[in-house]
Amino acid sequence: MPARSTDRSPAVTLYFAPRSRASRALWLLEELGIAYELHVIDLSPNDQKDAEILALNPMGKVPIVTIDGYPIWESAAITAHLCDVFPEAGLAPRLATSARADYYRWLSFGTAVMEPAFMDLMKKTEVDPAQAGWGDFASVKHALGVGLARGPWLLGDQFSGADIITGGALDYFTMWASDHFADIPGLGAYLKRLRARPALLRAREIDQEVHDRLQKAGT
Ligand SMILES: N[C@@H](CCC(=O)N[C@@H](CS)C(=O)NCC(=O)O)C(=O)O
Repeated sequence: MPARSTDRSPAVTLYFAPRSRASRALWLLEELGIAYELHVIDLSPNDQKDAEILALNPMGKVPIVTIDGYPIWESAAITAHLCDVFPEAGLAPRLATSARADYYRWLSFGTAVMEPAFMDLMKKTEVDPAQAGWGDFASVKHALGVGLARGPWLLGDQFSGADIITGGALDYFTMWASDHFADIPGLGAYLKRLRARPALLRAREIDQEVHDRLQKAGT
């Protein structure tokens, strides 16, 4: 059932699968501190390809967030939009500032550059770095090192939605492939800061609970 809208705040629903990219959207909602509803999708029987879900996201993927019933998909777009709808959380810099430009860059970088470059590395896919929009993993690591040099967050002092997108992917990748990231200066300290955030810890607990529930239902 969709979340109820009140006069003061829009109804937000996250279409969510545990241990997936939807975990970042869950973390975001916890950082925003807003009321939301979770619509759990089990990826193993491919529930994400049901007509009801394809009507929200023609890619049949999670995360999807609906705001008063209107669907948004693609993690970076969800993050950018929600941070603007709920500005009181302070997760996006002011419009038309250089911080906002940096924020857009790191939001794009996480999903459009870092993820595909890491996927190439994992799958041992050979691409011409000059033609692939994401270059190669060595350049990605170099760019991350430059970005993290400011600290404590990607935008400097302001923690933002960009840390959830790019930092969230780094958190996930380094949980099972940390060796590939070991030589990025500042990364260890950055991850430690991210992993100490109460909202991330709450999101992890919810993720685990839903994962366990789905596992139990499947046995
Ligand atoms: N670019 C999308 C990727 C979303 C995505 O690939 N989600 C995966 C889970 S990690 C999914 O739903 N896979 C199921 C499928 O494609 O059938 C985003 O960042 O939101």
